[in-house]
Amino acid sequence: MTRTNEDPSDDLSVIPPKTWATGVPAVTHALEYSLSQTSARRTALTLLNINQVKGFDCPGCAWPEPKPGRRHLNEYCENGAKHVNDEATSRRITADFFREHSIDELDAKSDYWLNQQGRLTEPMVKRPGATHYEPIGWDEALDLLARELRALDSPDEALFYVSGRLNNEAAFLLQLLAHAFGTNNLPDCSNLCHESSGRGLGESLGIGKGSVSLDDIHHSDLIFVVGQNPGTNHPRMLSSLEETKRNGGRVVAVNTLPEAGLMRFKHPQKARGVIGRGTPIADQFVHIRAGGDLALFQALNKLLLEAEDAAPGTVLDHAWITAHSTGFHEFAEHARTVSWDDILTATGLTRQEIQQIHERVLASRSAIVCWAMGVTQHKHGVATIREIVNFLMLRGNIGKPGAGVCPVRGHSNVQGDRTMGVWEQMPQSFLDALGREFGFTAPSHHGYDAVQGIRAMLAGDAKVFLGVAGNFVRATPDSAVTERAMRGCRLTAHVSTKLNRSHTVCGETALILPTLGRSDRDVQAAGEQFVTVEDSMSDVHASRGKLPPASPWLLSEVAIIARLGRRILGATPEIPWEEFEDDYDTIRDRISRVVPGFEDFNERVSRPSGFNLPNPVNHGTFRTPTGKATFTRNDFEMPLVPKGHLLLQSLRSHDQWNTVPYSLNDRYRGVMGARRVVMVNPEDLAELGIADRDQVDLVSVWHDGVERRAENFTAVSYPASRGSAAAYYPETNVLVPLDSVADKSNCPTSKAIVVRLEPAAATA
Ligand SMILES: Nc1nc2c(c(=O)[nH]1)N[C@H]1C(S)=C(S)[C@@H](COP(=O)(O)OP(=O)(O)OC[C@H]3O[C@@H](n4cnc5c(=O)[nH]c(N)nc54)[C@H](O)[C@@H]3O)O[C@H]1N2
Ligand SMILES: Nc1nc2c(c(=O)[nH]1)N[C@H]1C(S)=C(S)[C@@H](COP(=O)(O)OP(=O)(O)OC[C@H]3O[C@@H](n4cnc5c(=O)[nH]c(N)nc54)[C@H](O)[C@@H]3O)O[C@H]1N2
Ligand code: SF4
Ligand SMILES: [Mo]
Repeated sequence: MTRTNEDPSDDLSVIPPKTWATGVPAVTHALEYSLSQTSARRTALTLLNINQVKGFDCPGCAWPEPKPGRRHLNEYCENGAKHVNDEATSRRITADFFREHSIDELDAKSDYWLNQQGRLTEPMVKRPGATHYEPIGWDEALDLLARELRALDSPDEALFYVSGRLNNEAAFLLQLLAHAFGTNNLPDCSNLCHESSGRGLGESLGIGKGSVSLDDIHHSDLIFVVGQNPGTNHPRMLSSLEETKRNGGRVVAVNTLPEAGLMRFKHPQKARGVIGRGTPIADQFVHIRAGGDLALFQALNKLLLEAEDAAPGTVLDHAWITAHSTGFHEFAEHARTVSWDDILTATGLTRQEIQQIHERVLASRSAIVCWAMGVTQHKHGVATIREIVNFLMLRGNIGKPGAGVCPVRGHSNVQGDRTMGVWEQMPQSFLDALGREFGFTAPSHHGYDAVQGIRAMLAGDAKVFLGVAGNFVRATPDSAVTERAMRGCRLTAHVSTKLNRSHTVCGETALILPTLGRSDRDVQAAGEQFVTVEDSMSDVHASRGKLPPASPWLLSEVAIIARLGRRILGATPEIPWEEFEDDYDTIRDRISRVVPGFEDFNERVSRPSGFNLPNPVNHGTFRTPTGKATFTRNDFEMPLVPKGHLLLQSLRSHDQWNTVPYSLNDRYRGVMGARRVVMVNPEDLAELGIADRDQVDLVSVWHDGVERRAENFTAVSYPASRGSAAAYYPETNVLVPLDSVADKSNCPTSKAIVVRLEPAAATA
C-alpha cells in the first residue's frame, strides 16, 4: 500500500555520489539533527556519555568499542550521535495527541512523520471497534495483556517478537516468560537479518557468531568487506580499517555499489581527517553483480586449489586442514568443477580482476572476511557464507591472529539477545538448563520465526502478538500481507520508545507500552540500575542511562516484562519476578547459572571493559556433529533474472535507522530530498528505454502470480552494477514476497527482488 503522504516534501535533487566518508561535514550533520531534536545541553550530555565506560552503549550498531585505555572522548560516529539524539529528543507524544489523531489518520502518515512526533509517554489502548487510542493505567494494561494470553487455547497462539535494541536482562526475562508460558514462538529481528550467518557458520564451524576481535581486524594482512556499507551502517569500522591500513594490511571491498565509505575515509576526530585527503580504504574495489558472491568465493577457492597443484605444499595449510576439519576432499573435488563461464556470468567481473584478488590472498599471512546484508539476504546466503568459511579454512585462517569470520551485526544487542535465549529454536541443552533453574519443563518443539509467525497469524493460528522494541509491521516482507496478518490478531501490543507503523496497523485490541531508552536513567527499588549488552565481537559490558526519563510514567523493559510475567504465571518462589524488577543483579545471577560463558556475571561485568565471551573456534573446538570444522559442498547458484527485468536490493539510506527515516537525504550517494527513488545503471536504463528521472512503478515478479507494486518512484542513473537496482527499505518491503526466503535460514531475500519498471500509472 502506498500511503498518501509517504514523502511529504518530495523534492528530489541528485548530485554525484561522494567518494569519501565522514570528516567535518559528518560532525556538522550529526549536530544539526541533534539540535533539531533537543537542546544544546541535552545534546552535550548524551554525546559525552555514548560508549564511555560509565556511560551508555550507543543504541546504534553492534560495532565494538576499543578497550578503555584506547577510547577517545568522542567514541561515536555521526550516525551514533543521530541515533542517540533521536531517542533523547525533547519532543513528546501525550494523550492529547492520540485524542487529536485517529488511528486511520496516523496510518496515512509517513514513517518519517510518525517518528518525528517524539517519545511516547504513557500507556495507551485501542479497544475493539475504537477509532482512537485512549490512555490506560499500567496495571489495567498489563492485566488485559495477561488475560488475553491466558485465554488462548494454546501458548503457541502467542508470538513474542524481540528486536536487537533490547538489553540482555530484559531479553533473558522475556524468553523466560515465553518458555515458562509454554511456547518457543520467539521470532526476532535476526530472522530478517543475520539468520543466514548463524545458520552457515553453525554448520561449518559449530557456532553462529564471528570469531575475530578488534585486534585481529587491526593486525590482519587482508580484509574482505563483502555486501556491507560501513560508512553508513557501521561508521566506526572505518577507524578500525584505517588502523589496519596503517599497520600494512590490505582491504578488498566487494559491493554492487561504489559506497563512499569503502573508498576513502576522513577521520573526524583527527587532524589528518579534517584537513587531509583521508585514508583510501579499499585497495581493490570489486564491483560485483548482485548475488555473485557465492561464485566469487568459489572462483577464489578453485584458484587456491589449482595454485596448490602447481606448487604443492606452498598454498594450503595442510596441517590445519588435517587437524581441524572434515570434508576437504569432497569439497575440493567439487570446487574444481565450477566453470569459468558460470563464474564470470554470475560475478560480472573479468578473470583478471579475480586473479588480482587471488594474488592478494597468496601474499597474505592472515585474512578476515566481513559481511552483512548484501550476503545474508539472498536466496543462497547460507551457501555463500559456507563458501566463505571454506575459503578461510583452506589457508588456516580460522583461530589465528588477524584471521577469521566477521559477520558484522546490526542492532547494538542483537547478538546478546540470542545469547540470552531469544530464538525460536534454542538448543535442548539451553532449555534444560533454563527449566532446571526455574522449575519447569520448556516445550521442545520449535516455535515460529518471523516469516512463519506471519503465516500463522494469517491462518488464525497465532492470535496475540507482543513486540518488544522494533517495528515488526515495517521490518517484515510483503507489507500488504503482513498488515493483513497483524490486523487479524485479537490483540497486538508493543513495548516501544517511539511511535511507528506497528502501532497504527494493529489488532482488534492494541496496546502501546512506552519504555525507557538506552540513554534514560533507570532507578528501581534497589537503586540505580544498569543493563548489559554484547557487541558483534562478543564483548559484554554495562550500559548506564544518564538522562532524566522522557516521562514519569515510563517503565523499564525489565519492569514491564517482570510485571507481565507475574500476572501470567503467578508469583511463584521459583521465578521471583518482583525481585528481578527491583534489582537487576538478581537477573544476572540467574543468567550466570543458565547461560554458558556468563559465570560470575555480576563481578565480571563490573570491570571497566566488561569481558569477552570465549569463542570455542579460537581454541580449536568445533561443536559440529563430528567435532571438527566442516568443508561444505555448495552448488553453483546465481539469481535468475528474466530479460527486461532487474534484481532489486532494498537498502538503507545514510539517514535512517532501519524502518525509521531521519530525513529524505542520502548524502553519500548524492540522492537528496526524496526516498521513492530507484538507482539503476545508466546502460540498463538505456536498454529498458527509461530516462533518468522518469517516474516508474516497481512491479515484483514472483511465481505466485500476485502483483506486488510500489508506485511512483523516480529512476536515477547511478553506478549500480549491471542488471541490479537499489531502492530504500522499508518503502520497498511491499515487493518482497513472503515466500521468497533464503534456503535453510528462512531470511527474506530483501536484496534479491526480481522487478520490472513500468511507467508510473499516475503519469502513463
Ligand atoms: N545508520 C544506520 N546504521 C545501521 C542500520 C541503519 O538502518 N542505519 N541498521 C543496522 C542493522 S539492523 C544492520 S543489519 C546493519 C546493516 O548493514 P548493511 O548490510 O551495510 O546494510 P544495507 O543498507 O542493507 O546495505 C547492504 C550493502 O550490501 C550491498 N549489496 C547488496 N547486494 C549485494 C550483493 O549481492 N553482493 C554484494 N557484494 N553486495 C551487495 C549494498 O550495495 C550495500 O552496500 O546496519 C546496522 N547499522
Ligand atoms: N526490505 C528490507 N527489509 C528489512 C531489511 C532490509 O535490508 N530490507 N533489514 C532487516 C533487518 S537487518 C532488520 S534488523 C530489521 C529491523 O527491524 P526492527 O528491529 O523490528 O525495526 P527497527 O526499525 O529497528 O525498530 C524501530 C523501533 O524500535 C523502537 N525502539 C527503539 N529503541 C528502543 C528501545 O530502546 N526499547 C524499545 N522497547 N523500543 C525501542 C522504536 O519504537 C522504533 O520505532 O528489518 C529487516 N527488514
Ligand atoms: S559505529 Fe555504531 S555503535 Fe559506534 S557510534 Fe557509530 S552507530 Fe554507534
Ligand atoms: Mo539487522
